[in-house]
Amino acid sequence: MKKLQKQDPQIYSTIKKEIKRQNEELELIASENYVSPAVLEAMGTVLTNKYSEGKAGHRYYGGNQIIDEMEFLAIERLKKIFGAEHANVQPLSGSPANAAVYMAFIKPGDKVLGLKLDHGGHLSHGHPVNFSGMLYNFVQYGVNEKTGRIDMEEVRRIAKKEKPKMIVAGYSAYSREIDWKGFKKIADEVDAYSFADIAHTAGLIAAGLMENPVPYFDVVSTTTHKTLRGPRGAVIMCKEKFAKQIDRAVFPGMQGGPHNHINAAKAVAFGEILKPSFKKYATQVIKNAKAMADEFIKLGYKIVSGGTDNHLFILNLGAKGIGGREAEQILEQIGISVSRSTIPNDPNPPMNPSGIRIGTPAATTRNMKEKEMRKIAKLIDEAFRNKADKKVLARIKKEVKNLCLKFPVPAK
Ligand code: DSN
Repeated sequence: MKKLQKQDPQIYSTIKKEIKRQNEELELIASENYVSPAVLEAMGTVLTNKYSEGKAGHRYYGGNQIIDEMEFLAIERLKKIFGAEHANVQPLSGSPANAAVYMAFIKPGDKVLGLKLDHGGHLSHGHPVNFSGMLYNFVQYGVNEKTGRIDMEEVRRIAKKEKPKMIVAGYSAYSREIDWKGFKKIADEVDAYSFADIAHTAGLIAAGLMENPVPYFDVVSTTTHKTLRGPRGAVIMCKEKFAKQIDRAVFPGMQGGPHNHINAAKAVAFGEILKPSFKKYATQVIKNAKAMADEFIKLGYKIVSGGTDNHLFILNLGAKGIGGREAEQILEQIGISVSRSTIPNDPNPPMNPSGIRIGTPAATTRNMKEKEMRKIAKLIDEAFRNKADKKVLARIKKEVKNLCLKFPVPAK
């Protein structure tokens, strides 16, 4: 970054500080990860200079032959990973991808069935403060109060009563396997479109470790920067019969020119996913989440649904007398990032909910394993128990830093 350092020392210095933070601190935010040096390199290329409105092979600007070659590669790799009939790799991020999906299939005012946000859903699945909740008439299902899991009979009952045009499955804070076939069956019974947002678990699905909705569902979206370990962005996959309406919704419906440097980086990440080493990584992500959840249970903590099948879990801190926001702030003091999270039917508001969400994709990219996960759970517990003791927190912070330095993040 010599040129950047010389030309813009202020921005250079913020980047250097963030590099140091990422190296010395522990990332347990379930939606974050560290990309490989190759993905990072592809992002910082001159492909950013090119306008390419339209699809690969059908552009509204000249000079796109090479960009076409890159985009076709990204599409082919993505289709191969998930067995998709059609793929669009241009969505800029998760919410714009979901906006394009709604635009492609339904009209403003149409009814859609999605999971409640405080039960693990996503803002773009119909929350009133989001475009989805403003434009479309969302009705919502929740998880079962006792099991913390989605109850398919309850989904069926609501679907039959409400007759939505579309059913959305796939969540941001749900730690269990999803019955995609069951959802598709219900969607068929009420003549609704089936839409899966697999942003969180896409990498685990890609590795063949969780069920894949792509063969069943009408349309599937995912971000590319979470368990897929690619650049920030998103993609949409669908049945061939919906290809035209999805492509038109992405452009010109939602977006202008695609971000070609990012799409090249998506292709690089897809290439990595197609290698056997990715399955090994994804297998360890799940093992790590299970080990850490198990350690928290041993330490007397409650976990929503009692455990995890994927890369994340929600710690319910209600009984510990610590709010989600407070927990986030205590952990920041010891160099650990997590995100506060609601628990199902949370009595507290989203700004200070009753839980935190913990995820293992990033720590696993650093090569941490079950032993480190159990140690981290113990350090978190110690920090919570000594939240007012600055000396103890400072000592734990040092331990976290030493652990992180033993497991470096991928670097150029
Ligand atoms: N903000 C993401 C997450 O943290 O889950 C979802 O978009």
